[in-house]
Amino acid sequence: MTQKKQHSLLNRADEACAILKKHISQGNIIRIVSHNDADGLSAAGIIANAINEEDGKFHVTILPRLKDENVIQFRSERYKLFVFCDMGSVFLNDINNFKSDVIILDHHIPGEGEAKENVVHVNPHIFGIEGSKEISGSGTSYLAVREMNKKHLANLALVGAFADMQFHDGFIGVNSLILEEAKEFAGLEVHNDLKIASKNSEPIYKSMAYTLNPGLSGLTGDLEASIMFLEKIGLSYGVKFSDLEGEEQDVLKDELINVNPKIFGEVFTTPKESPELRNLEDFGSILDACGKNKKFGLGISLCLGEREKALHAAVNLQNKYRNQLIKGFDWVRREGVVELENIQYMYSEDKIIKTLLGTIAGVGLSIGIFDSSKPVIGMSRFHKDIKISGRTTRRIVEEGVNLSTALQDVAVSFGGQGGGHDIAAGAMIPFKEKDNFLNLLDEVIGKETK
Ligand SMILES: [Mn+2]
Repeated sequence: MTQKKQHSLLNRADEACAILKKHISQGNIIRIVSHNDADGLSAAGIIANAINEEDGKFHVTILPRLKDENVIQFRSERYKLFVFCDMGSVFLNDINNFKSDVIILDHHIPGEGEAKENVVHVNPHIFGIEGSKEISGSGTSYLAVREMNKKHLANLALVGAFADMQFHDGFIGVNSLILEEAKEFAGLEVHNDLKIASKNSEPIYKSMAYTLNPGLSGLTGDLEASIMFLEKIGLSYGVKFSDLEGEEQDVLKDELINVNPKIFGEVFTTPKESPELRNLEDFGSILDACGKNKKFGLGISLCLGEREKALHAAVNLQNKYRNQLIKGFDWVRREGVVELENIQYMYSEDKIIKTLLGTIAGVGLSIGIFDSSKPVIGMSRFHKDIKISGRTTRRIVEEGVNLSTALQDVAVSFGGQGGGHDIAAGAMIPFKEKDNFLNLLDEVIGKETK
């Protein structure tokens, strides 16, 4: 059954591949539209790479999310092929009205409706494959190019899978197929080691404090605590993990396993890559920093293989973002959250903190800053609207909570909109509905767990 589903998805992706090839060979400039997160950037990067390698031309636009007005705008543009990556499925009915060809490469839950003849709709959910766990937007995009002799791009597809948090003690479903191809065609190596961030490029205390997944209680987001931890076990905190003696590495390994056993496990590296990008999760976090700083071109350049100046600029953005995140964790540890019966929420109007709420919510749940029995809702004001970032845990999802549908339904009933994944979702609502939204969401989540 699983095989059959995968087979159907791969067939649909091959249809997309044929259309893409046709337009490249016709010399058409291909319009790529993708999402501004690491998965979206690597998805766009995969398509851009494939087109580039075939001497084709493309034009990329990266969006925080696809809105009605964007779709209307694109429809009026005179491109012969649009490729929507990591987005587009919910707009299928509007996209059906495009006069051009369209490829949708998405892994979010699609709306109703069938694709018209000019549209190839590639989405795992259509074939009964769980798009929040088994394949990312970049994975879906990879499937659409792999039959053009592009299996060496498989590592980028896993960068997106990691960034979308699809790795849990291993990859499953289509991701595991992509993993095998990455090992065979993209020089990817897998071995057991400490899964701390940037361990080939940053001093250990920073590596520890910057490690978000798996989180390290008492260390993640806290530079001082990380320094104290290392001093206590007699290790100098200022050197890189990769420069420690073997014995010292073992000491740290044992100590960190005591904090969180998941910190030791499979790491995925491309040894020939620059140290900062060698680890696929680090690559994702650098793309994430590009996205958050709206340096989309930089993110795409990295995916296209530019290094040196581009990499230097991207690492600077990552450092800036990490410093902000450390401040964000300081803020939430100081201020805490507001507890309702079935959810907890935090609210900020600070222009930096409000960009970090989704990450703080997710990581904070995993390292015990928040009560892990309730979803965390981050709220921030943008003019007349409130942006909502919701995060929950696997366990709460298993109890019946689906943040994507909950946020969407509640937002819609107050004139907003929302969506995402069961474990991580977002919404936008009018500011004046803040309290009504929270009360109804609290009720909806309460019902889902009963
Ligand atoms: Mn995605």
